[in-house]
Amino acid sequence: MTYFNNINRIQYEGPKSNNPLAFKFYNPEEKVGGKTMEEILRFGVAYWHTFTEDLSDPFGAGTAIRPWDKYQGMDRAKARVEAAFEFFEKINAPFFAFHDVDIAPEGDTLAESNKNLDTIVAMIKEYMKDSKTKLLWNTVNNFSHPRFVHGAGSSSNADVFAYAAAKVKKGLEVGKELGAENYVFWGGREGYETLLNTDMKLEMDNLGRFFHMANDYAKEIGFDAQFLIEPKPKEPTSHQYDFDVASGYAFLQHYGLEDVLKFNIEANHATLAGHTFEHELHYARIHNMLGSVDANQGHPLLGWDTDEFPTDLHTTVLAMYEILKNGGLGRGGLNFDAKVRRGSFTPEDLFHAHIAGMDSFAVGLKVAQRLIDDRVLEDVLEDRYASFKEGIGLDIVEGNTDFHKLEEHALGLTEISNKSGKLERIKATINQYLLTTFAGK
Ligand code: XUL
Ligand code: CO
Repeated sequence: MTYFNNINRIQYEGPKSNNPLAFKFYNPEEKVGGKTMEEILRFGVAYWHTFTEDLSDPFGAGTAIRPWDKYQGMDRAKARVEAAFEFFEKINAPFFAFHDVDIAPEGDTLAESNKNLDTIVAMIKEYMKDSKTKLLWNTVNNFSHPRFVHGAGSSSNADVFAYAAAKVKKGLEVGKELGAENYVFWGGREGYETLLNTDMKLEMDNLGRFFHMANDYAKEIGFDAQFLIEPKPKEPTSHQYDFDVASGYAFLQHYGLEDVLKFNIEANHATLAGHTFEHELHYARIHNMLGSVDANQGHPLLGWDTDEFPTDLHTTVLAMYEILKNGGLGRGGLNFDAKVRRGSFTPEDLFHAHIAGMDSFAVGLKVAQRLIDDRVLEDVLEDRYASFKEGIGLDIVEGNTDFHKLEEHALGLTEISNKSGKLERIKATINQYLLTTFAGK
């Protein structure tokens, strides 16, 4: 059975194409800085937003027209797999990602849920044999079911902790079976609502234990995926334990997990934390902790996780700049943890949305590579921090000074002259690169 009958495989047609079902900027085979766009960008399709999401919101029912949703239960789960692999092929996606409950319905018991999973995982494995699309990461949903009302690995209820562990155990087995490159932990309910009833120390200690046990089990079964933690400051809990990269890194270091997990950084989670996307990428990069990316964007006027497809080019340029400076994403990728708007309910909108996201990151990649080739930001930094290359500045960075010598230096200064930060000039230069990279193409 096929589901996207009037849509052919999306091809690159270039910036002048009028065909809405074509890539204008994402040209998978084109080399940028020695590697193909496909190799660098490593795009992933999120199963939950693309095949499971019905586009309901707190004020209204789902609007999504999804031909595969005419079935129920396991039949629907199987139809979704068929639709997914047709979509992957037509959008030319190298990767996909899922939660356990996205691919198979939960049963009445854990054993029944696992049985449903086994059936669908076997089917996915068969489809993967004839497909180039690989599993970027899998995860388990330890936040939607009412049992996780007080958390999973940080629950106040030890039975729930055990149940959550059993689900992750199965998730690791599934990841191994399907050859996942990464395994993601997003702790939807790993946080708290109020300190009035919360033992924060016990909850955080338990979460630390949870990750160690997950790592032990992955080693035991020989599942060598990169482990990723996905920070988010709030929503659904008021205070998430992994607020942002900085607090997540402190958590990992405190519990001796900094060599076990890296970060899966999501743009909209960054902005919810009061950071820019590039801040989070940069923070992870300079600590060698950048693992993978959930590529989306928030709405500038709304204060929650709107998970929009990324279309803001200034942001994709700065994100790709960080990723290139990181030497790429390694085993990670750019997973579109993004959903079409409630008003974009046709199956065709799923293609338009992914084309928009893929083209936006392709633009970001090409512009960022040019910025790096021309040392635009490198020269800015070199000039701005030049005082640390000689004299007292060099002594500071080489550890050859102390407060006595610094005071002596300060007393000898007759005037201090600062240089301009030139922010407007830098922003204008980035605009110039954005506008000229595709000029005449
Ligand atoms: C939620 C979120 C999740 C994770 C996977 O905000 O980003 O979809 O990416 O659980
Ligand atoms: Co995410």
